[in-house]
Amino acid sequence: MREAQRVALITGITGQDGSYLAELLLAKGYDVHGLIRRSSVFNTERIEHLLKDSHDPESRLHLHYGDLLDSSSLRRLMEDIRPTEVYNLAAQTHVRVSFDMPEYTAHTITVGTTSLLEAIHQSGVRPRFYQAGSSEMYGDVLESTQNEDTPFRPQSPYAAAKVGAHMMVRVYREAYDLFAVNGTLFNHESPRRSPSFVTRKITRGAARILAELDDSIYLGNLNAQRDWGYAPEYMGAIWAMLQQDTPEDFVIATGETHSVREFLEETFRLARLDVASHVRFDSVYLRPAEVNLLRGDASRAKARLGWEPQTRFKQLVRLMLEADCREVGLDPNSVLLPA
Ligand code: NAP
Ligand code: F7E
Repeated sequence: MREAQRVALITGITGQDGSYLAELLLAKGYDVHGLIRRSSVFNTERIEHLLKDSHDPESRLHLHYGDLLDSSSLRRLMEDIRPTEVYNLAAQTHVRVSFDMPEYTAHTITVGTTSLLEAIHQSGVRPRFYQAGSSEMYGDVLESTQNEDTPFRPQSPYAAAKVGAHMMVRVYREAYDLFAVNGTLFNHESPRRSPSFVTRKITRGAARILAELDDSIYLGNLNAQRDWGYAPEYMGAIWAMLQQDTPEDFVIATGETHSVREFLEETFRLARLDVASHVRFDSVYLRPAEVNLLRGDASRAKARLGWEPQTRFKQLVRLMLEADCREVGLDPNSVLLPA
């Protein structure tokens, strides 16, 4: 007997994670529906390679205009698509920007997630639901390693809004017996990361200096420490969370922490560049409150999902830098230190 068709709805499909998740679900045979926002420029660059046969009636990737701030579009989509799984990845994701736009950030993240949960509840469709939580929720940490039991002490409007969404997921799970899970993911990066985040800003900046397109990179606080993993691997973990027998929240992380300075120095070492000659400080990148140290403990994910990170810090730096070299027309084998 043929297995019932699995249908996924991804909000935030045009982002870094959404693009990798769409690839993963299509490869598993899902019909994939993505919520996209109307934009004055094309915003589908990261999923362009998946869209090339979108006019083909056999295409399993479908895009729909909507917005987390437009609850009517969410209700309509739920009824039209009747998804078996919903992945809520859409958000105003920039921590620094959340201090400039706190209300918009809270609307998108906390209210938007609530609207999506309510659309699911009212439609009577009972998909499994994933909420994209963040290690930023731990904030001003009291313990050097954070797991599912670590208290949240958010330090930014972004983090506080994510805590609100996290709690709302728990409420809907308990009140309506919905299969809804929170993933608390630590920083995860890739060549598809927006250059407004520090890792990609550094690797892209170094490649552009090598190609003589730029001379300097301007950065803020180099002392903050983060647990950086490789984004495509993290999408495998969130899919696995929705395949469990019972809904449970998970931390996904590498268990290693490194400072921004270490990321910078490793990038420049590989690129044979001198940090002092090309890196400048600009206070515009400082935050009114900073999260100094994050390091995740993903033991529950290892035990229950069989998930473990594969790509380690130095491999991550190299793969991002190599991709950025190719982006500016340089052969990484000629310009970077050999592996
Ligand atoms: P990203 O690259 O910034 O993508 C964000 C996505 O959300 C984009 O598709 C964006 O659409 C969409 N979006 C923003 N506001 C929206 C709205 N009001 N309605 C509908 N869509 C909206 O983020 P990411 O790195 O892929 O992260 C995915 C999710 O994981 C986010 O919720 C983020 O907070 C969370 N997270 C990320 C990390 C990480 O390290 N990457 C770690 C923990 C948690 P446009 O393309 O139109 O802007
Ligand atoms: O900052 C410092 C900055 O913006 C990392 C998002 O995906 O991960 C991300 O949030 C650190 C901070 O990421 C610059 O002060 C120095 O300490 O790359 P970031 P983030 O704030 O950790 C979490 C898990 C999410 O959930 C978020 O959505 O780097 N830093 N100089 C800088 N940061 C930026 N962006 N730009 C700089 O020039």
